[in-house]
Amino acid sequence: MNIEQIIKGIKERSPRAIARAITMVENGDVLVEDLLSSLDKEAIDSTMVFGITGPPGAGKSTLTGKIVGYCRKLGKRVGVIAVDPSSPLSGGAIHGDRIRMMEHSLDMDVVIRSMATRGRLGGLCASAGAVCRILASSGCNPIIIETVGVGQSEIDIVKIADVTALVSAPGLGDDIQALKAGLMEVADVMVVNKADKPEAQMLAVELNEIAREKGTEVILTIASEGKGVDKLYHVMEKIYLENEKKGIKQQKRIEYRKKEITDWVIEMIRSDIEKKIDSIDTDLDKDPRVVASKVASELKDVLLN
Ligand SMILES: Nc1nc2c(ncn2[C@@H]2O[C@H](COP(=O)(O)OP(=O)(O)O)[C@@H](O)[C@H]2O)c(=O)[nH]1
Ligand SMILES: [Mg+2]
Repeated sequence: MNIEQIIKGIKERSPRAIARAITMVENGDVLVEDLLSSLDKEAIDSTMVFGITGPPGAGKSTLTGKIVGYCRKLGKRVGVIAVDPSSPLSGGAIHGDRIRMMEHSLDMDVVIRSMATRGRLGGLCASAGAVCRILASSGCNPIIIETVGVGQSEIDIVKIADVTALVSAPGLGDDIQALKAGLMEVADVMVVNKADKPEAQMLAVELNEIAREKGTEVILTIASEGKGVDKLYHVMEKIYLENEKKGIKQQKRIEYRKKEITDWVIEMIRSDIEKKIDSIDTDLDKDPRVVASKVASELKDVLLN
């Protein structure tokens, strides 16, 4: 398949073309720039991107699967990007390859892709943005991004979403503290999953206090039974539409785009930086931080002149 065929194939919703395009993005293929330049801007602008984040075990994958099911009932074509190496949705994401949700694996209008973190979140952010735009151009709306959100470093990837649901559940222990520390700030809506467990009520009360201060909502779900999923979907859609009307969505996207550009630039000059460091090996006895300052100031001199 050449670039023209892939571009045409994406518009025609060909799974093979979509897969090829995403692989090109992930492999850092230079030719992908032609492809990315000719994606459907209107579709990209009007596609809702929903983030589902929270600690491992909260039920994000189960919930994502049910939201997909609900979207299909509404006749919507859905994209899923699972940035969760441990996700059962991704079958472990061992190959970082196209993943399957058993129920939806034969459905042509559910496009699922898992992305391995590969320990490099910066690069991941950049690739995820491109993948998102490819899926939008193939007619997916909404796109759901599932991410494990436990640390500060994962928060960046969450910002790709227009609307983020923070999923928690009773019995996750200290992870809730981590949530409070980091992810609350990016949550547009809070979900207490596993509402079939009695302890869920306590958690909901606790989160409600925080939510009230922030002006957000707490939604109870039983993902395993599909309960509360329709409500969650409609709340996220409502927030999307409100943010769009207020220009908040557009602003968020501009911010993310700048971040993507920054990440790509760093990615693209990484090997030059490595070469530079190789060329100053006489200084390696010094503290790395000290050497880094020297390298950075030399690079800045080159860049700014
Ligand atoms: N009791 C109960 N278990 C659930 C619910 N939702 C998911 N689970 C279970 O919780 C475990 C973790 O779910 P998973 O979706 O993989 O969580 P993730 O790590 O956040 O993606 C699985 O064993 C699910 O079957 C729920 O609403 N109630
Ligand atoms: Mg998961």
